[in-house]
Amino acid sequence: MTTTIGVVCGGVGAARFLRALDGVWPADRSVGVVNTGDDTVLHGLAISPDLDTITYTLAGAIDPERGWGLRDETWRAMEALARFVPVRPEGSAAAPTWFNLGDQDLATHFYRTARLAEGATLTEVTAEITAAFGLRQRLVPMSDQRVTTMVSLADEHVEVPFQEYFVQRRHGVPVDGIRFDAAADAVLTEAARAALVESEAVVIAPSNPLVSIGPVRALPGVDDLLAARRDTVVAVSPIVGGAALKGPADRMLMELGHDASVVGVARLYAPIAATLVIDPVDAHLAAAVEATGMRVVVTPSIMSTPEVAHELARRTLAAAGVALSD
Ligand code: FO1
Repeated sequence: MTTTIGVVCGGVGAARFLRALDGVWPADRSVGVVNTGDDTVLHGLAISPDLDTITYTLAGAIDPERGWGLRDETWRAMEALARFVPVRPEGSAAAPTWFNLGDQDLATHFYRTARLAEGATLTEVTAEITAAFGLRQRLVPMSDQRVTTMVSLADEHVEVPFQEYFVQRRHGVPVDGIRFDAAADAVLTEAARAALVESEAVVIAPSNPLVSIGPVRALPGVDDLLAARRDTVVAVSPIVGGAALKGPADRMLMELGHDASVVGVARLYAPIAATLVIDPVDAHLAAAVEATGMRVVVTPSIMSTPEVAHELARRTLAAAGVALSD
């Protein structure tokens, strides 16, 4: 029997959950299957925000306030880039200063871009980057092919790549659609497939169900293979008391016709996961969650202290039937 845990991951919430898992489960026996729908190319550089957020968090190198990028970062390259903005011709996308790339963070993108240009797969490059940061956990991209989350903006009547919604517009504008460009033709990486099929349990991390977990589910066959082992799939709700732990998940759920509550999350996950972990503030909604066909585990899920995070990870694995020593 294999004894790995597969974790379907977005960015910050997933990173914190994986960090918590570290105290409960051997690091070298968890595999994070990471969303790459947020990935973008800027300055010709291949940028994978969710992979990097998780890598930096697990390495203890994340900027704790921002939740993305490296701690003790400097911004000299970005400052120098601003020099070119006034001379940029109309219509040119050169010198995009709206997406902040720190000086040290740039090294990660330089390395990833150079290795991809040499013909390495994103899976291979990710293994190299995580090794360089000393990680013992395995992180694998959901796909080696490019899949781009596209967001339809209700007021502007345009569809933009995810980062132009999330960072450029500070996720402050209403959305009326999402689409995962090229997902239908992309394939789940072999390592991701193994993590989702062969692991003892699969955890859906507390990430945005629509734009972080959604791209993974949009890959052909993923929902089917999770549904086939539904009893050992546990999701952690990223919505607590009707609000997102971080980012625009609550507004997005509402704008796209879902309930911004644990019940809305349960309706999305019921076909692929048997259990939903919810916070005590939502305990009064347990019966409504169960009405979707999911079991409920109630435990504090805002990872504000290491102790709460540890207990959340422990209860989540226990809900999937994983035998733990403590
Ligand atoms: N988020 C921001 O809000 N502003 C930024 O300028 C920004 C830059 C950035 C650079 C590298 C990286 O790995 C992540 C970055 N993020 C930034 C975070 C990122 O856009 C989001 O956290 C995720 O895509 C959503 O999960």
